[in-house]
Amino acid sequence: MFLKLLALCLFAFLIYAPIAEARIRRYKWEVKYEYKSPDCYKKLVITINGKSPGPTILAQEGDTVIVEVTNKLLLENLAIHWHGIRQIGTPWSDGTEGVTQCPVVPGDTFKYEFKVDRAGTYLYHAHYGMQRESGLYGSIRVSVRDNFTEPFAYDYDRSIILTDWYHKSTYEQATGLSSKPFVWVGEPQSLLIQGKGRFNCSSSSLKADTCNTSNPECSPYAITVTPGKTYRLRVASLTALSALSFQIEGHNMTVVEADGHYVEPFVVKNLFIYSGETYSVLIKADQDPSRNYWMTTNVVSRTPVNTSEGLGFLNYYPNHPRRSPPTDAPAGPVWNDTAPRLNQSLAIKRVFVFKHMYQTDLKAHHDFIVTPPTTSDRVIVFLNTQNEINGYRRWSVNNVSFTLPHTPYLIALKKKLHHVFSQTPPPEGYDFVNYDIYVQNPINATTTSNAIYRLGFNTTVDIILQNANTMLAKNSETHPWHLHGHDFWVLGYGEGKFDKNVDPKNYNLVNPIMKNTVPLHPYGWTALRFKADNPGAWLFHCHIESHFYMGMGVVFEEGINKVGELPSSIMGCGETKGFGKP
Ligand SMILES: *[C@@H]1O[C@H](CO)[C@@H](O)[C@H](O)[C@H]1NC(C)=O
Ligand SMILES: *[C@@H]1O[C@H](CO)[C@@H](O)[C@H](O)[C@H]1NC(C)=O
Ligand SMILES: *[C@@H]1O[C@H](CO)[C@@H](O)[C@H](O)[C@H]1NC(C)=O
Ligand SMILES: *[C@@H]1O[C@H](CO)[C@@H](O)[C@H](O)[C@H]1NC(C)=O
Ligand SMILES: *[C@@H]1O[C@H](CO)[C@@H](O)[C@H](O)[C@H]1NC(C)=O
Ligand SMILES: *[C@@H]1O[C@H](CO)[C@@H](O)[C@H](O)[C@H]1NC(C)=O
Ligand SMILES: *[C@@H]1O[C@H](CO)[C@@H](O)[C@H](O)[C@H]1NC(C)=O
Ligand SMILES: *[C@@H]1O[C@H](CO)[C@@H](O)[C@H](O)[C@H]1NC(C)=O
Ligand SMILES: *[C@@H]1O[C@H](CO)[C@@H](O)[C@H](O)[C@H]1NC(C)=O
Ligand SMILES: *[C@@H]1O[C@H](CO)[C@@H](O)[C@H](O)[C@H]1NC(C)=O
Ligand SMILES: [Cu+2]
Repeated sequence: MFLKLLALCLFAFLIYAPIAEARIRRYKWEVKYEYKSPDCYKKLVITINGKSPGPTILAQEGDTVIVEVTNKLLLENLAIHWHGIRQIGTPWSDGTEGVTQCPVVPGDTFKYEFKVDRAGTYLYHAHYGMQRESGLYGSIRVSVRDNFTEPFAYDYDRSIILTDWYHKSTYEQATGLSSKPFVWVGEPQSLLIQGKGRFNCSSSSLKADTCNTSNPECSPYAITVTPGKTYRLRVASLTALSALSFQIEGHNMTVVEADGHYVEPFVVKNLFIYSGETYSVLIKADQDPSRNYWMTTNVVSRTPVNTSEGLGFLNYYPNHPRRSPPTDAPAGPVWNDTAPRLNQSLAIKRVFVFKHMYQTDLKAHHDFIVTPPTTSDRVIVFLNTQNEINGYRRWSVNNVSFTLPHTPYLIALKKKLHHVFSQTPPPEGYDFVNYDIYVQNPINATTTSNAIYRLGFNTTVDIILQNANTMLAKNSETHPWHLHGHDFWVLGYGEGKFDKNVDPKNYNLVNPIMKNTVPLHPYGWTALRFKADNPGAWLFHCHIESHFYMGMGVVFEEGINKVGELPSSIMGCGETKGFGKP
């Protein structure tokens, strides 16, 4: 009997052991408001299981991630987006309130289930109103398959997220932004490194029970390193507004990954990073090990008034992780010098990943097919402007400022509820012969709309983002644009007005990087190409929280008839009530 059992066990082992089974990674999250002091100032912060940033999702390529989220925010709806995960076959799990689902109401539990089909560094964050900047965010780290060797080596892996931090609540901010007269959110009070920053409490009249620089919750974040070892640092930005520079005193960084794609390595002293981007950099702990070093992050592209810089420590073991470096923290680069930022954008090229990187497997990996199609089927130019519509301050794309309908697009499209959003197609471009990108768009030149772009399934689409002047004279801002459901090839960047007869000739069709978030530099243009091959409805928007709130986004539909049956859990709002839960 015993032998029989043993034999059975052995047999089972033989069957199952050699197959590297894709696993299911299960998470149960409780989301609620709690008083926290991330930058020493006490305010309500949204936490996941008591933490902000929330737990890091660790998975391996091919795994399925299941997150059951319970909304304990009491008075507020919720939705969580899995940033950089393409949701192939699961467009209803993208977590974009108003586009792919109804919001999760207080008390409800919502189950997100999706496959992490490609190794890399990704993020998750709230996608309901301006909720992200209240602290609902975290990292997703997807490791490579067992038999795959990455094109670089390192000893240890660490993740950090950079954010900016406001003391005013998102309600005050959103109310100001949608008021007449307009009330701007202003610059953030602090920058946070992995949820920790330092506001200067003595610069204000705040009482010590509200702002206390001795609070351990705001002690600088430290990464402990062993001398001589190489670290892969996965750096991400989820700022509400700020473009950032990140650097580590005395240590160069080698950029090796961007948004889940391997980069032709290049060395930087400081890394420019925009909201929604992720990078992996390698650092070698090869400096004097008797001390600690500063990790700093600074605002670039906007005048950094009253924003406390982000400070952390690179802690050389066995020094104490709270021991301050003996030096002054390095100052960041000049905030208004666009040239090095454009330069970094241009330096990012895709590394070729060859078959020999598989130790044993000679089959082609899907990621080898990364060269872009040489031509596109459709070119859409998106002119980005800031405007006033009937006295309300808005951002517009081709004179249309985006608003979300009450019924999420994915459901409306699938159920053919044509009346719930405008069926008038939005403009494909702007009058680029006559339009002057250096002057402000006239007041009332734009309108609001919830119309969307319908793309032919499996067609190749080019998007040209064109920047312009804001409502202020001689002012143009940086906008990090993020696409849901896809990665795109970054074909080029340029200064000034895009020239459709000349600029496409200089596109990089050899080794363009693929990304999901890309900066549009002041008065510049950025050209992207993607394949509309992921059935669903996908948001494409500026990742600056207040800019999207003010209308800076569009929605693409592709292959809606190929979308599988929608789960009833995403319904219940707008005109979908009848389709929802009984
Ligand atoms: C904090 O603010 C006070 C008062 O404005 C100022 O004297 C002090 O230098 C500031 N400290 C730092 C570290 O900036
Ligand atoms: C400030 O924080 C420290 C450390 O937690 C604590 O000992 C001290 O009592 C706090 N001060 C006030 C006024 O709350
Ligand atoms: C960083 O790179 C610069 C430029 O290549 C070089 O001059 C410098 O020595 C490097 N610093 C370290 C610590 O490796
Ligand atoms: C910066 O802070 C100082 C002191 O709190 C304040 O007087 C000033 O108005 C602030 N500037 C801006 C632009 O917010
Ligand atoms: C950058 O800003 C500084 C003030 O902070 C100003 O003196 C300088 O002229 C600006 N440079 C450019 C290129 O605009
Ligand atoms: C631009 O980047 C290259 C590397 O790609 C570097 O050698 C050069 O110094 C950079 N120039 C500026 C102005 O930052
Ligand atoms: C490599 O790993 C993948 C996924 O885990 C698997 O499908 C493939 O068979 C493996 N190849 C070898 C030679 O082990
Ligand atoms: C813009 O439209 C509003 C409402 O129709 C009107 O009151 C206002 O005068 C217009 N402004 C301009 C500059 O045309
Ligand atoms: C947007 O409005 C401006 C100013 O009225 C006009 O010059 C431009 O052609 C318009 N663009 C589109 C796409 O309608
Ligand atoms: C999509 O296009 C590719 C060629 O670019 C083709 O191989 C593939 O079969 C197409 N898929 C569908 C579903 O039409
Ligand atoms: Cu923007």
